[in-house]
Amino acid sequence: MSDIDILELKADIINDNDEKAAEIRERLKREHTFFVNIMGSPGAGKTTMLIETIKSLKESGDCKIGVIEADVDCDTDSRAVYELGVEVVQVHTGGSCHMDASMTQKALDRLGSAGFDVIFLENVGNLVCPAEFDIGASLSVMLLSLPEGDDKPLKYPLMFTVSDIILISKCDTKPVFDFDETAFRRNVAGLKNDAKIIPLSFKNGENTGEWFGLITRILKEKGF
Ligand SMILES: Nc1nc2c(ncn2[C@@H]2O[C@H](COP(=O)(O)OP(=O)(O)OP(=O)(O)O)[C@@H](O)[C@H]2O)c(=O)[nH]1
Ligand SMILES: [Mg+2]
Ligand SMILES: [Zn+2]
Repeated sequence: MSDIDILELKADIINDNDEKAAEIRERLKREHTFFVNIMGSPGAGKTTMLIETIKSLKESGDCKIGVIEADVDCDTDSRAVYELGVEVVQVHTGGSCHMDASMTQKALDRLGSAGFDVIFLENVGNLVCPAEFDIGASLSVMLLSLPEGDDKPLKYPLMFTVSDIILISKCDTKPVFDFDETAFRRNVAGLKNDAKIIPLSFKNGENTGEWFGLITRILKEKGF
């Protein structure tokens, strides 16, 4: 069987993607638009976090916000965000379980990125491939909901390696789950990632101020 040709495409796909992602990052930098990639499992609380964050940003100043919602199908998340009065584009990935840079480019073109201070992209709910595909974001934020367990950095290491900020969501459920925050922090540190980790709950508001303060500071530092 040694005469069979094997074409390894994955490295090419990732290299092409990285080039496109770098172009997106450059373009958004020129346009003074800060681009945030939100990742996490299905149901981790990404849309809930996004809605509360947009409300908080709107309260704290005049900031033009755009949103890209990426789902395999349906538009429930984009409708919920649209009600806040921000511009939103819904991407239907047609079965793909992650966004890549060329899909992101198309969504940004549709949104017309010039003029936005910040654009949030809610990635497809998935702990695996969204972490593999750079989409040109300036900041990667991931949510690990407490019920998912403190061992997830061991099982999905790339996601917990590429994230700049990790929100442990649904902390109000702590009494009914065996989640060891110290072990979780140790597991992330073991990946040589010194990401900021914030445990919080959008149900009872616990610690959400720390996240709102952090994202507001980051945006201000970028000049918004
Ligand atoms: N108890 C509790 N529930 C929460 C919290 N945040 C979100 N939820 C609930 O979790 C469920 C999923 O939340 P979503 O915000 O839709 O999660 P998502 O990550 O956007 O989900 P997908 O877009 O489907 O991947 C909803 O029923 C939310 O009300 C929280 O902090 N505590
Ligand atoms: Mg959602
Ligand atoms: Zn995928």
